Amino acid sequence: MRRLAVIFVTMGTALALTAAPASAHTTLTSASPAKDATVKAPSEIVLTYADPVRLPRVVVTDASGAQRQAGAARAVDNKVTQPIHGTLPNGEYTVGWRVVASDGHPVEGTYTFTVSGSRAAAQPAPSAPSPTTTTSTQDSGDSSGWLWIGLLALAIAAATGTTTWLRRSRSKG
Ligand SMILES: [Cu+2]
Repeated sequence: MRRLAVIFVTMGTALALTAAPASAHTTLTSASPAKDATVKAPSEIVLTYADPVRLPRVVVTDASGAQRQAGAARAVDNKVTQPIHGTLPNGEYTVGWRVVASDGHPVEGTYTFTVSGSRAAAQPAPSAPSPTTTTSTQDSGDSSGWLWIGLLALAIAAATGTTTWLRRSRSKG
């Protein structure tokens, strides 16, 4: 009976020890701008975690769904810094983040903050993607045009070749 009790205690301790590292994913301890805060247009997002993190990815989205972060996020020890593109206009922004904790587990989350008193014009998003799309469409149109010209040339060459071959075989026969 006493032996059984010792076995149970040992098993319990072993379980507790193996369970401990699994719950050691890191957590976001503070953020700047803070969650639900109303601030002046920030130049960067700074996320602080309970433990060192790596491979950070931060996306700052405005109300229209346009992304406002500039470049990649950087992680130094337990701090992640994400620069912001230009001056954010007034409005609500969502910060989506993902990091890999020191135990190898990915951790992610989102929170929102509000920009007020910004001098930036209240335009929803940079309209850069539209001209790029138009250009790439034209490019593919041009290349398919060249493809057709190439195919036509091949068809003409084949037809000419066949005619020549037919003439030759006729003159032989
Ligand atoms: Cu973990």
